[in-house]
Amino acid sequence: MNGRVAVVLSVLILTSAFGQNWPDYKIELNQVSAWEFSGCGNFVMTDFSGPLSCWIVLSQPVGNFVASVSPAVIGAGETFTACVRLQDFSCPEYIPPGTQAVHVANLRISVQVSGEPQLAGQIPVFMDIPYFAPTSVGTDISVSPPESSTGAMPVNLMFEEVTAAGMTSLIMSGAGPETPEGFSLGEPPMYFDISSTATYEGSIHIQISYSDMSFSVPPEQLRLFHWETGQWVDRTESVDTVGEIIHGRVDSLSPFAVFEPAIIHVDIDIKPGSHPNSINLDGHGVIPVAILGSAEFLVERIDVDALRFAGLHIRVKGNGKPQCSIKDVNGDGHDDLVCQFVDIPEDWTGGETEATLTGNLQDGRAFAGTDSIRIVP
Ligand SMILES: [Ca+2]
Ligand SMILES: [Ca+2]
Repeated sequence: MNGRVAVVLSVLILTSAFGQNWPDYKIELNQVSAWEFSGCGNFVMTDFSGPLSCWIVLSQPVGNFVASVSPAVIGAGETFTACVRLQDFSCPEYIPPGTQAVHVANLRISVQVSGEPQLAGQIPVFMDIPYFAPTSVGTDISVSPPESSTGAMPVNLMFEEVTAAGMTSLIMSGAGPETPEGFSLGEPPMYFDISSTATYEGSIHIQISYSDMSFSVPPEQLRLFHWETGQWVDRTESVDTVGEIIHGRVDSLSPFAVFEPAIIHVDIDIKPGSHPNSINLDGHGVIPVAILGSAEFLVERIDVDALRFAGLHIRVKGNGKPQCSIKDVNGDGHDDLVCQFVDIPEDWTGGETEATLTGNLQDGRAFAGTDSIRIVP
């Protein structure tokens, strides 16, 4: 099924003055935002030269059209470009997914040379328009707008109250505003641009499925951000890790994205105070690793239970507490956390020349640090 609906518009363009028609030319309009489409076509001027100007005439308005032509002055045999932009497009009625072509309007572009406009020929304009979800008046109105190119429905909206009916649409794209500091997108990167012509009051409960994206943190750490007045705002309410759906609440619509907290890079010192860091993986004893604190990274905030050193767990003392201590091992005035990891060769995931410690802070943000090692027999 073609995921897009082609809308054929008629363009009448001045050709008799140029002694030709352009039956094979067309202007194809592509979607640039939820309610805006634009496109250009190139046309050859065979036997005429002079200043060019351009205007458009709508016989059946469906939005606001803007047309332009360049260059301003053309010589015979040269190419000029005519462009059309359609803004605030409003679909006259719901177009069901799978519809191939709908003629919704007649659009005439006149190109004038040397102040002698004459009409001749007709050039079709093709326009891709998104799927729409009709959004009716009432309370607790649930809408799942089909994605504009595939018809997939990974988003559900629950409007608290719709006071005037309209259409709600969704564009998914890998491009969007820069990610908020300390967060990153999943794989593949995905932005959800949602808009509606319906008039609504109250809040909107939004649910986005993240099952087609992968993240490097546990799903309960995912956050739903909304782009509001030029910045990302965290609007997360909850994460359904079974249904793989993130919930949020907003009172306006614009781009959304699911972000994961970026991994913080920390310095570690395997076998603090000694170098090289010789490790003997013989299943006996422990390997001390220091996580070096700084003014920005306070080791008191580490979730000690989640720490892993190359797959190894912290040794648990007789009193059930992890064998860790806070001290300044490198003398820089910042507390460091030193933990003893049990040497179990079957658990080891480190490399031949380096090993990585992973963990997270008590607020859920993940961190990691790597140091060199030398495996000795
Ligand atoms: Ca060391
Ligand atoms: Ca220190």
